Amino acid sequence: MGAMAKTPGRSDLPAAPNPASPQDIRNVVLVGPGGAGKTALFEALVAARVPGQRTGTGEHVRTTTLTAASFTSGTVTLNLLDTPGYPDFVGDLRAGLRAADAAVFVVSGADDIDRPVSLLWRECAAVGMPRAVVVTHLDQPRADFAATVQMCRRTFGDARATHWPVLDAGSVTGVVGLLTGETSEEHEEARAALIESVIEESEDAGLLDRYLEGESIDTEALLADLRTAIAQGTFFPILPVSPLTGAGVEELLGMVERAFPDPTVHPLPTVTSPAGGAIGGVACDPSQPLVAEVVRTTTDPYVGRLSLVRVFSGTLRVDEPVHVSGHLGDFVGHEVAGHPAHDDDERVGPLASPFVDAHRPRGTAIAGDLALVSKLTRAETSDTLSSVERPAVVAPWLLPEPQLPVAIRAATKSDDDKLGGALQRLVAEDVTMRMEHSTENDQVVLWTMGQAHVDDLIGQLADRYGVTVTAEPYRTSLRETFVRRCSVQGRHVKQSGGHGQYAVCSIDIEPLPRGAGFEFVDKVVGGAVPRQFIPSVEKGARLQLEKGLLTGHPVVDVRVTLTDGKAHSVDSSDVAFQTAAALALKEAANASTMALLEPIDRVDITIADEYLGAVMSDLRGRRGQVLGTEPADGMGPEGGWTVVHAEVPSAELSRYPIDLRSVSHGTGSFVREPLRHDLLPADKAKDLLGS
Ligand SMILES: Nc1nc2c(ncn2[C@@H]2O[C@H](COP(=O)(O)OP(=O)(O)OP(=O)(O)O)[C@@H](O)[C@H]2O)c(=O)[nH]1
Ligand SMILES: [Mg+2]
Repeated sequence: MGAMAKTPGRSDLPAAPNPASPQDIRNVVLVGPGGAGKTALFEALVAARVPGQRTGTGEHVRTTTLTAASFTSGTVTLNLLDTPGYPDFVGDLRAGLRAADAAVFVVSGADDIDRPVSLLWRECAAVGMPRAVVVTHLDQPRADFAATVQMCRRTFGDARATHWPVLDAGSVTGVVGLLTGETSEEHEEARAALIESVIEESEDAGLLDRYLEGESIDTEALLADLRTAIAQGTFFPILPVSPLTGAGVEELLGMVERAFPDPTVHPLPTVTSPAGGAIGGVACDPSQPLVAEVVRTTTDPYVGRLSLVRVFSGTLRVDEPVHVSGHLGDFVGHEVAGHPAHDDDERVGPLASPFVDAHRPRGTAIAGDLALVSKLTRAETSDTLSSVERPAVVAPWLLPEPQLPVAIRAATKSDDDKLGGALQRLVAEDVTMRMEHSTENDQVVLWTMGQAHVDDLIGQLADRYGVTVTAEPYRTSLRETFVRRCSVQGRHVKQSGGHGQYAVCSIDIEPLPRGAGFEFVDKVVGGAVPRQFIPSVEKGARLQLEKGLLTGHPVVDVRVTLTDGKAHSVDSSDVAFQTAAALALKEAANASTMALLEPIDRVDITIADEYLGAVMSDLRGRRGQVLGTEPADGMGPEGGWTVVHAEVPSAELSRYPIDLRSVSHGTGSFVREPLRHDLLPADKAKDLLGS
């Protein structure tokens, strides 16, 4: 969050805006790389419209969460969203994109439009977001607006400056509108280029010919075409803005008010009934049935759970019952730890209009608007709120998969007591964090987006819940297996006094191919082991294999054959034979007969071509096997991206999100999938056993 004052319940704010129709709403999200100036711009835009609102201190405080402010700008209600630029927090960026109908893409005029910037641009393109580009930092000595415009065109597509900065003594003192302002000779080239782009975008097909023939084109007609092209997302205006001097702020707000699309233009997400069937009447219309989606969840120590929702259809009313449903697993394709499917009817608590940390009460929120809902106990991020009579499910946006595991341990017994509850709250708030309790390794594992996310989560555990934890290396799930055939005997014979125990079994143990699991074969002849105790031997063997023999990891890929045994008419029992089988296996286990298996993952890595060599050699260092490479498609007009398919031991991936980011200069991403277990090289065993 930025430096804007935290002022819950402050009384100097104007009342919550209350738009009468969806056409009066603009939902705008600020997107861009870290440090570009999104938060500074957010504060400058708010300060320009909210009397008495001051901007922050000018320090760069990395934004980690989605922040919203709702205020009146001209005749519209502007719901402005600030997002994090740092990749670990892409979850909140995607939530912001979901809540908005258009984006302002912020880049620094003093930096290159590099690959990581184009990845962020792709985040917007992937969801079809109309965009304007704002160029900041133009007061810096190495800034160059014209060069930035060229770079934008190369990377973003049809982007043109609509305004030009006026610089005086290194400060941005104003901006000139290329279509509307008093341009001079230095603007001629940019102005002509803009007009050409707009004409090309125009619905009036004859306009280009008339323009090329020298006819002067009416500015109003051009502006109308420009607005249409922006709203359609086919043309991207570039504006210089200085959050420091305020130059360009009015021009940007004017564009948002007049040229940015309202929520009725924005395509609705897929909405179905909870059973997946079609559902009619869903529209950006306040009179239709309610469909809304939770885009962010926080817990306030005083008011409980607070859900920021985007209303897609109908009207949300204070105190009304709503249906809350979450079916994340259905959409992700597997159960999502900590987010089981749920359907509940709940009552909407107080409604509010967001303003950073201050909330202003309101009675309703219509289709197209954003609102804060208090006290929904089951609602989580990406859940759907709908009318109780007509439950609906909105297909969630693409949630990023957390790839960095970190094992945490409570510092003291009292920390341990509080840890479970605190983690449960964090999981409910943060869909990019997953929790896993590994009994096999006795570890609580958090799956996260990166080191900054880990630091943020550990900080929250301490600051919000008073729980101190330390991070420890994450351990993968190893397996044991037999590599050599052997024959052993298990004897469980106790016949001193009272009821004795008697069971003897001879078994052969053989390795099986990878992935074969466990097989049990009975080859007893002549009733040496009575029929009823054969299953006891199998059960005893199975239980012991699950517990492991050398390291506490389960044994797999083994055939156990019962060949012979002895029983006693009184002292033999089910339990005695189970014990004998376990003893036989323990007898068989030693370093010469057994080996460890480690999990291997299939990994698909997408990177910018220039880092392909570096990524490949890094993979070799991780005992990875590259299966092939292919050009990545759908990565934007520039091209130049490759997908590498590889198989890599899981243990070598435990810090991969961090390392890949560094070897690929922020361009790499990957997905992984467990494949199989394979022999662990002896020299690695010591590291992985964590002892
Ligand atoms: N000189 C100069 N500094 C600027 C300008 N715009 C923003 N800044 C400063 O740049 C720094 C980073 O700005 P922020 O607004 O915090 O950056 P951000 O895009 O929100 O960054 P993240 O939250 O990390 O994604 C702050 O110190 C701002 O005051 C500008 O036009 N000129
Ligand atoms: Mg910020």
